[in-house]
Amino acid sequence: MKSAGVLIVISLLLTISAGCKNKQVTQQGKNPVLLGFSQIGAESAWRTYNSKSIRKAAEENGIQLLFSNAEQKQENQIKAIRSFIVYRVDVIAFVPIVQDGWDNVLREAKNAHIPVIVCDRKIRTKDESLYAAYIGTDSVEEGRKAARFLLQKYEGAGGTHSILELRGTDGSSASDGRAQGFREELSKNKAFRIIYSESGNFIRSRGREIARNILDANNDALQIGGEKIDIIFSANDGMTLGFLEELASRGIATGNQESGITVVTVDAQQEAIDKLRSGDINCVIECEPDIGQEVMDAAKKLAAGERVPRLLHVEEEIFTENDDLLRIAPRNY
Ligand code: GZL
Repeated sequence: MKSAGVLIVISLLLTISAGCKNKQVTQQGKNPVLLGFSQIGAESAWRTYNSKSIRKAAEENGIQLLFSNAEQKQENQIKAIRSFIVYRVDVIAFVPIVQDGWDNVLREAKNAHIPVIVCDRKIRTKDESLYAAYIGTDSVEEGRKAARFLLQKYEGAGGTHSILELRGTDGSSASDGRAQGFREELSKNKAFRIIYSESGNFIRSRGREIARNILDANNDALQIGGEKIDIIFSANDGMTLGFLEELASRGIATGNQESGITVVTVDAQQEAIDKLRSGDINCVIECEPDIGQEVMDAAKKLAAGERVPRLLHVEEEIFTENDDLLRIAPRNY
């Protein structure tokens, strides 16, 4: 709505102007780097911690942060980036909620000579000059890791294995990448079949709603069209935890041998690790939300006119039922 859009720009400019009044000079007598950051929203515990990491690193690095929450709307991200350009920030960083639709606004940033850092999720563009760096996770590899766990777990097992997939936000590199890597790797064994796939948008309540709809339609049985689900592959812990909550409310167990339902999930928030330890989940693929310091390092270099690596994939692990689960350090979220 126009009025909402105007409100967003005004509120952002008010935030910026407040920041402007407080624009301190650093100890070295220089103006601090002014970073405009457009965040998707707060759709998951992962995202909330990702935002915390950005804010904490900006403070620790003496960077003045203009932080905008897009509330899950790409148009709000585009408005925020335009506001950063108007305000002439030194650097722009953003998490693209989806891969497409960024060329025009990034060209405006380029024409304003403001370098751009793409964070956490990737964009699709033919013009690689529109951004200076990508810092974040390799979602395709995360999907491959999930598939490799299943290929190993079911090696030598007869019959076929039916998979229910919970996708995240369609069109996002995080969800599309995981789905792509998962399918690529899993195709090595034709016994695996994805018989149902639905997007829960990375939201916990949507994961629970999808489970409720399936169970209601199948007399409390986890099956699709009369076919039993053997494996749940979910693009984030939030949806997984919501889905498992609904199963548990109807007395349906997962993870252990007797249940016959294997669960593989991505992120590695503490609650998912706890369920790995309790045997309700079989495999957790780590996705690192704590990229604040890497973003600030790049922002400082770009503001100083230095070059930075165009691609930085952060280190990520995999935790499975076969590991010494006590070795997993406490998670930060
Ligand atoms: C992944 C990130 C995803 C997480 C979700 O890089 O973009 O978004 O996996 C989050 O939990 O909502």
